[in-house]
Amino acid sequence: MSSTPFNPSGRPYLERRAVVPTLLRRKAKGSRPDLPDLDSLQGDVYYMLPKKFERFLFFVIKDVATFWKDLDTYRPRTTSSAETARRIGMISENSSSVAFVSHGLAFSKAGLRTLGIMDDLQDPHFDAGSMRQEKDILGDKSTWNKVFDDANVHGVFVITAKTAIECQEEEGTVRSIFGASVSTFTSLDGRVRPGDGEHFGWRDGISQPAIKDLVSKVQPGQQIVDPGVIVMGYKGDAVFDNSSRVQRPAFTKDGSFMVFRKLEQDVLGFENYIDTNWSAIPAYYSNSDMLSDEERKELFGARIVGRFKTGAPLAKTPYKDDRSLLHPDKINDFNYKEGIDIDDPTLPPNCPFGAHIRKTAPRNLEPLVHQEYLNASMIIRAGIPYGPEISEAERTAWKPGDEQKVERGLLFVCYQSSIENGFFRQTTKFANNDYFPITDVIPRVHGPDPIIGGPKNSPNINSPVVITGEGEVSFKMVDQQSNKYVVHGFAQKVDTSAMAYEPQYFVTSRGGEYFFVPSINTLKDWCIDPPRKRS
Ligand code: N7H
Repeated sequence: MSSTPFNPSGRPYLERRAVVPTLLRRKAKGSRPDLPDLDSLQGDVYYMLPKKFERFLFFVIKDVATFWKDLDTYRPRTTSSAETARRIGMISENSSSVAFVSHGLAFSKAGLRTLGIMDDLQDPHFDAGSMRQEKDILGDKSTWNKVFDDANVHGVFVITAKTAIECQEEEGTVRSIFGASVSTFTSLDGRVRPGDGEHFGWRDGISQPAIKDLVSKVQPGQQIVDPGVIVMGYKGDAVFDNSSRVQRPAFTKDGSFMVFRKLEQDVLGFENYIDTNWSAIPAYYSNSDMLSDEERKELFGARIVGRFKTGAPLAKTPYKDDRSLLHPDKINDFNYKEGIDIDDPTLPPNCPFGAHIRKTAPRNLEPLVHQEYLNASMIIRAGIPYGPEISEAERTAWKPGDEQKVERGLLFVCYQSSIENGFFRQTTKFANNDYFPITDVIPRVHGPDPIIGGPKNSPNINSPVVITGEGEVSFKMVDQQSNKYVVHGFAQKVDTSAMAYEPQYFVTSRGGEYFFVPSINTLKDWCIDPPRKRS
């Protein structure tokens, strides 16, 4: 299967960005208290640092008093959103000659505790201590990398640059600044692939939520969210909006949560799966219109993701790739009402309900689900691929069923003010929930997300289940610890016409962590008056 058949690099830099910063700086600082302070908000959180290479440097603190001093030395390197917007503007004017090194910094719960910051940040996942505790519920069934499995990472430096050497040099600088206060550094490297796609060959980073007044233009169809969905302390932040709740500590304002996941992709397995199963796509899509074998293969893959590799959305073009849809004014201009035939709603929708982008962001489920609920689930995705390209030798040596010998995948990063509403909801309540998106008052099974979902744990049913037909059912089950459960559900006959192929999974989590991304003002306050002294 050929990869990266598109060339987004041929488009101007700003056209390839889903978030284009407003180029008009606010006149007076503080004149818009309803919007994040761009001089204080770290640059990756919403505008996403410009990058060709990225190094994540995970660290463990050994000497807290020295750490605060070292942090004070390092602090001016952290790149603000205002500076990021300026750099993006300069790159767009002269992409070949402008090179920037940018920095970000975030702390895990273990890191904050080590630094004497004991406050709850009012997020059940971050406050619980570590992503490691949620391995099972996130559906991770494989071995995690030791750095995450130990659940002892205190923080991460995020370094982005135009070259790998610059990232390496910056790591050297960080190590020399924190040499006396940090005991362990572990680095993970990502790089933008030739052609800009992720390893399965799809263009990524097309759909991101728009925060009005922080972007120069809201793209047609782009989901608009309140600033607080991504940045703490503003309208849209579920804690800030609910005055009857215990509020977050003041230092969280202009902060965000960063979720990091190392997601290994079995690219050759995925390609082989498509090569083996594409004939499930019929050759004719109308009485007279026919697809070539190559187009059927492309469509099979597109129905897994919800977009063709180029980015063209299935919701708009359900059979063939259409490059006229790649313009920024069109690429996001859909909401899944497209293609549903109101005279015959039993006809399949343009984009399968189970496609990755429809599972994670169903855009519109009115009247069954409030739009505010879906908007509150939005995240900024700022990940980057890792691992080498597939060599000819690797491709030739590979046989179906082989384990991948060279590791590659996605260093997934996302930002949100609530892990519960953002990453966690998208993973457990959307992607891994067979019934999501809800499309009817009667539950309909759409299966797990074919990209980030996975098979269910096999149930141990200890009483005979008698089903007489479609309708409500309840049965008893026990888990491996002999706890008893009653499961209530709705039995539906399996539509065998839809079972032409068995789903398989090609993304494996190798671990990750939840981090708090403090504002630049907070970093400064902490350095001037370290929290331990205050208590
Ligand atoms: Fe996904 N992929 O290449 O198949 N993702 N994703 N993702 N993802 C998207 O529309 C991919 C992952 C979302 O608003 C595209 O920008 C891969 C996680 C969301 O319409 C492609 C991996 C989570 C969207 C991929 C992976 C999400 C989205 C289309 C892991 C959340 C936007 C490009 C290896 C927990 C949907 C685009 C919208 C889009 C892929 C991971 C969420 C091509 C390979 C872990 C919200």
